[in-house]
Amino acid sequence: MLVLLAMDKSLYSLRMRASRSGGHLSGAERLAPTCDLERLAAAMVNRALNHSRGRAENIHLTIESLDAATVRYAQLPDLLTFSVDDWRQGRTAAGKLLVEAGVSLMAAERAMAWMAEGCAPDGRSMRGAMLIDALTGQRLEEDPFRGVRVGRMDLTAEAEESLRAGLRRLELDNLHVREALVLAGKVALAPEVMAELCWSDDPDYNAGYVAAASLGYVRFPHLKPMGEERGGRAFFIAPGADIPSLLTFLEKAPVLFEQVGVLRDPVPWKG
Ligand code: WAQ
Ligand code: MG
Repeated sequence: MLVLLAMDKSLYSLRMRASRSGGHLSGAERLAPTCDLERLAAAMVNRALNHSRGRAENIHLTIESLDAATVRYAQLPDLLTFSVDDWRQGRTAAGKLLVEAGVSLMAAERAMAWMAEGCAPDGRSMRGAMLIDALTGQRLEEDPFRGVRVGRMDLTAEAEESLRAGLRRLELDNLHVREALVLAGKVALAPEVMAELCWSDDPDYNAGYVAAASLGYVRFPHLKPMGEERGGRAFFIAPGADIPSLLTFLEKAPVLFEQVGVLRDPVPWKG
């Protein structure tokens, strides 16, 4: 019996998305062995019912088994914080970093304008991310209400422990940072994505980041005004990239982070 249990390498993907008044409220993605499923599912339901933007009306929980042999193991990106005075300075800095990663200034500015106005056509936040041509700034995602949801990524228990210890030292050990690092880490593994820009849709969380394989995960404590509910994500796509294969990777390919990158002390942004 013990031998059989030890050989149970089944792995599941858990996905939660919750909505309220017809709009996206909250979502979460985990990978877990059988023995953790109940606990993680309960935590996801609890989270949907206790969100800062209100109580969920609809909660969708999806649990799917995966072939553990298909899991790719990887290292989380290095993390750096640039201290900025306010969200305006933060956005200027984020634009400069995106240009450094090869995104055109026009594409970067269009992404920020969409995120400020609400990325979905009704002016609300999207459930997923925008795909934006890194050169022309054109929107490439098929469904502009939904966007592209990255899934099937997580970190191992050992990596989580080590990440939390490192983040605690920087006073950054919160769920926003941990989940964003894991998501950005998976996105940065896609060669079609030149860079990512994100700020939260939670009114009480105004930090955001620019991430790229070449830059790591670069945070800004302010990318939007406090109290603002509109947020989002933009993935800047290399011109001519094969979108269907990118979507298969982002949505379906399981990635587990087993190593943590370097976590740096904040430095002031100098124009
Ligand atoms: N795949 C694609 N897009 C997503 C996903 C996903 N799995 N989850 C969320 N989004 C999009 C969606 O449009 C949300 O409206 C938007 O991102 C923001 O999601 O270093 O909390 O979960 O201090 O509100 C970043 C800074 C925090 C953390 C990001 O995002 C830090 C955050 P939220
Ligand atoms: Mg949110």
